[in-house]
Amino acid sequence: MGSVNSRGHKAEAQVVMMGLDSAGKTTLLYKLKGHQLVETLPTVGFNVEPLEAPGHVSLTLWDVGGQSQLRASWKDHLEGTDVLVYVLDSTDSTRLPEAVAELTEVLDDPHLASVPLLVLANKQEAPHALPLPEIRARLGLHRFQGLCWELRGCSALTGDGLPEALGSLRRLLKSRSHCVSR
Ligand SMILES: Nc1nc2c(ncn2[C@@H]2O[C@H](COP(=O)(O)OP(=O)(O)OP(=O)(O)O)[C@@H](O)[C@H]2O)c(=O)[nH]1
Ligand SMILES: [Mg+2]
Repeated sequence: MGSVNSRGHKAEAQVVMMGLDSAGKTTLLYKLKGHQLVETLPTVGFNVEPLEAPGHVSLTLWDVGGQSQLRASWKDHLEGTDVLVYVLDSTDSTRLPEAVAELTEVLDDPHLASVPLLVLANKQEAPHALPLPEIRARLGLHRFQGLCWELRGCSALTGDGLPEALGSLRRLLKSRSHCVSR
């Protein structure tokens, strides 16, 4: 903590955001940074930004491109991760199984053995968004019972749910020394 990590960044906590293409990771990143909403392009590679979150929490946020051909390189971003944020598109019911399968695969990585997980069900403001209880059921994360994880709804478009998501991040970061290995 607070030292220079393998990525050469000095930061309190490394937060890595992953999820399928178009889930809204880049929109989230810049909304959290307080930027004006801009049209995003699919991320090729990654974006990285520092963020001073409430409660004097210094984060480095990594936003990793989610297109299918880029997912093989997700594992290259996992070393030194303090919290994994997995972003779902709540309006994309069809691709939810694919999103869950990719999450399950990423969670198998040994670098994430005792790393807490925050699942963000994004685009909740959309009229046809799946409600949180349904997403919770379809995630099947009861498999990870006893592990450190939370599910939150949010909208990167309106900003709804983002303060609560940052609260969850802070809580998960605090608890991570007690997280059980998967
Ligand atoms: N309705 C709605 N649309 C959103 C929201 N967040 C992002 N979007 C839209 O979803 C599309 C994809 O957003 P991105 O932020 O580029 O998605 P991404 O997850 O970074 O995608 P990749 O970089 O390809 O992995 C854009 O058209 C965004 O405007 C949201 O909360 N609500
Ligand atoms: Mg992106």
